[in-house]
Amino acid sequence: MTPPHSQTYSSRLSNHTNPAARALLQCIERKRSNLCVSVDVSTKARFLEVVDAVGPSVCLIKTHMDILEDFDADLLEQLQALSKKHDFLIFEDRKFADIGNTVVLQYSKGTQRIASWSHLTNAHIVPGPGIISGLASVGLPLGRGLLLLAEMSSEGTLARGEYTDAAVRMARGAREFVVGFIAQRRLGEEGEDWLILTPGVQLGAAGDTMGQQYNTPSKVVGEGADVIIVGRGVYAKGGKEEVRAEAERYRREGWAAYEKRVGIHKST
Ligand code: 5BU
Repeated sequence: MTPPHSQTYSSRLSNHTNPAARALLQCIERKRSNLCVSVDVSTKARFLEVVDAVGPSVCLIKTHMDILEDFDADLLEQLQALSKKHDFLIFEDRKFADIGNTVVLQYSKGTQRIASWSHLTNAHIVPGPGIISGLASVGLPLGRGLLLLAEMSSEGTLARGEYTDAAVRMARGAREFVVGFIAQRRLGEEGEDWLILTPGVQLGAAGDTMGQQYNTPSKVVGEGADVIIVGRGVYAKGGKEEVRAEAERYRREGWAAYEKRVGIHKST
């Protein structure tokens, strides 16, 4: 098989059986967008404003629902309505990190009932494979997918080397549910197709004051990112129109880098 690195999104569809992974690949191709915007704001009004503004330009919206001060069931309903209106998937960046029994409860219950609305979520591998089987027992029947944290973007991260290799080995044991990794580059062996979602992306900044490290869309896509995750680079600038324009700029950058990677010599 041609390595996924140089395959188009649509041709990679046949490598995936998980419904969330397939829906994401189809959405990316349909919208010509490999952009995920991370909406890390603390009020419902601003959250919905940003999501509505970036919606047309993204394949995926990433959330940290525990940041919202006025979280309620209506917010989830409105988010799901925007997901239909603008055609994007939802990824709750929950970073589960507990024993199987506990993550089952955290994923399916509580005030957020994450599994009921989030197509993708993610988990640390620290607890061992029980965390995956726990989450799969909730997520698989709902057609959800899981990403493992194989690498992080922050300075001094311990998720590297042998730890990253262990994440890939753990993913192989749960191929139906684990669809890929949060990582800074392509992972896996030839013949394997994992979705690589990459945070720590911004144009024109090297990092923040708390250890975040940024790379450009073209750098990370060139190294294997299938989806670029951009937060403050998109929404920090201000009003709805600026946010919309920034999202579109990142969409174009991410897509051009993808076309270059797979050898398509045209751009949007
Ligand atoms: P930023 O504003 O583009 O820096 O936001 C990045 C987002 O991605 C933020 O929600 C982080 O929690 C998330 N993130 C990250 O920055 N780096 C990582 O390695 C992982 C998640 Br995993």
